[in-house]
Amino acid sequence: MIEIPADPSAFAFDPARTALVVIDMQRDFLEPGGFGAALGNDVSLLAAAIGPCRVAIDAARAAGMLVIHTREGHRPDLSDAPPAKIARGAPSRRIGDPGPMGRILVRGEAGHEIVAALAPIAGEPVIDKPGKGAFYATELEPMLRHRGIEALLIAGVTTEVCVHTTLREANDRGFRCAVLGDACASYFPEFHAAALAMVSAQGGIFGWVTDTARLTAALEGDRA
Ligand code: C5J
Repeated sequence: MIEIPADPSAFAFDPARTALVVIDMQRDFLEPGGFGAALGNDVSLLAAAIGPCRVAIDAARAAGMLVIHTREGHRPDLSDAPPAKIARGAPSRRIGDPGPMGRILVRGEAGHEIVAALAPIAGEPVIDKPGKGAFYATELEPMLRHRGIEALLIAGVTTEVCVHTTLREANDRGFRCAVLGDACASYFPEFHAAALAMVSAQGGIFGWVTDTARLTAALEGDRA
């Protein structure tokens, strides 16, 4: 077991039984013209998480850990998109509408892709999810159970929406979760801070909060 300093207490994990889950680092959320922008957000705020996500991914790969990427998006016929979800946002800039990177939040479109700096490599599962949580209507849980995974390191965007929903789903399923705070971001910095605080409050009600520097130091120390 490796221990990383974290809030509210050290997070212990076995790299062979831990997965890094990188949530929704997609062009639709991080670049102008996608879903995030269509909802009126300043997408540049999310770019801060790209570098730390890359550090976390590199560290996990070097340690031989399972790295899983997720993407939020829908079938081209939108049959998996709840009408209540489609109806949100400015008319003509909703899920399925044409945007500068193709149809907004639709699988197969350019905007749905993960940003180039964080592109998955061969052997890394990519989970396509129709909801905010990565467990809802996906193969993630059996994939983790089949590999004996019992702990998750979670990174990505946005902290208070898809990262938090996935964390809560994972926590209820018995996975021990540590959020890499600097590798997450929000369109609302105050929501980011509050979302991280919610995780570690009350003795770690949802899990632990740590960062990429602590993760890399721990993994490098383990190999030394
Ligand atoms: C949102 C996400 N914010 N990945 N998606 O709609 O957090």
